[in-house]
Amino acid sequence: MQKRPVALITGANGEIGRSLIEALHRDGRYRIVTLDLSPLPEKWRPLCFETYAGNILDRYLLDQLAAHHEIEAVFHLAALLSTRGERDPELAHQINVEGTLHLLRMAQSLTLRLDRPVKFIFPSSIAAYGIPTLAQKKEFGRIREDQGLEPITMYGVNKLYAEHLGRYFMRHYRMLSANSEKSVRLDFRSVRFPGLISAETVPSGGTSDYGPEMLHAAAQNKPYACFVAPEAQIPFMAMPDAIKALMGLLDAPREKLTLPAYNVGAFSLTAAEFVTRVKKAFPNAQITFAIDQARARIVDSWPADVDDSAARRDWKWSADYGIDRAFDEYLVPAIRARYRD
Ligand code: AKB
Repeated sequence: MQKRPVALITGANGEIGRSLIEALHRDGRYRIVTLDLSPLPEKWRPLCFETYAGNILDRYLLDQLAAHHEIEAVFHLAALLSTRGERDPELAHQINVEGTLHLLRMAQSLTLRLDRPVKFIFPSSIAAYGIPTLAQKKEFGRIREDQGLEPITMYGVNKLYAEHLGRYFMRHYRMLSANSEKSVRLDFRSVRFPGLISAETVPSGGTSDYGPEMLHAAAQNKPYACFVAPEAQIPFMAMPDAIKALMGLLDAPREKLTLPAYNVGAFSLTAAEFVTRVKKAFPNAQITFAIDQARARIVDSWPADVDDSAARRDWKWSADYGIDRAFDEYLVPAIRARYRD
């Protein structure tokens, strides 16, 4: 029997990573190899072929990974998010840009070795956008991929640049070398995620975290002070849809893809509307507002919603979880069950 190809997941221990391991395992097409700074917890290890604890900045380790595994798909999830990134911008640049460059280089050398394009799936973010004023944010409404691209965080700058790096590796890498037009290059695909909400994990280091944080706090009967204004609005997405987007992008026929990075939307709501949803499920929730001006400004610079018509057209994207279903069928029951015991 032929060996199944390998999919590498970096940042596998993060909130997207753990759900992606489960989805890829169910899918069954790939043997899963993971890389994360911290060892993968016991629960997920049996789902993986091999797990590595290490740093994406360690080029020797990446060379070892490439030498030992015929990696055909890379899900490069490792990143330092927007709030942590502002506390240490140089570290964010190292991880988000240099780390991504190392992974792209590894995927390109595997592409040459296998003589077919390795798929490189990259989660970008609404942080790639930067809208100067609330009036312009209102005017943009559902933003298109080519609008408002002046990110104000190091993380956003890094994500936008990494999208360009991926496009460069796919289309133009080493364009001056002999036979460049004939050389096979990696296959870069990316989605710009809204704020993600998982029932399993409380995110850390991000700025869209106020949504999931207030929900998880309410379920544990803990008070929560929201750091953005009640009217602050960004798009959010439930984790199963984030995984659906990554799998959909993996499977999309290459010739249908017209953008290096696609918006994917699910629902959009203000912090006040988020509180209303949380209080409907947990009537005793104690949620107040204590605005952190700097973090609130980051959220204000992100779009109120995204136009995902390109993804719908090119690879038939559509979210399964609109706002009602996300809260009533996924988040609230799963979070309740999680903290019940
Ligand atoms: C963050 O808040 O930094 C992330 C994101 C929106 O990409 N959740």
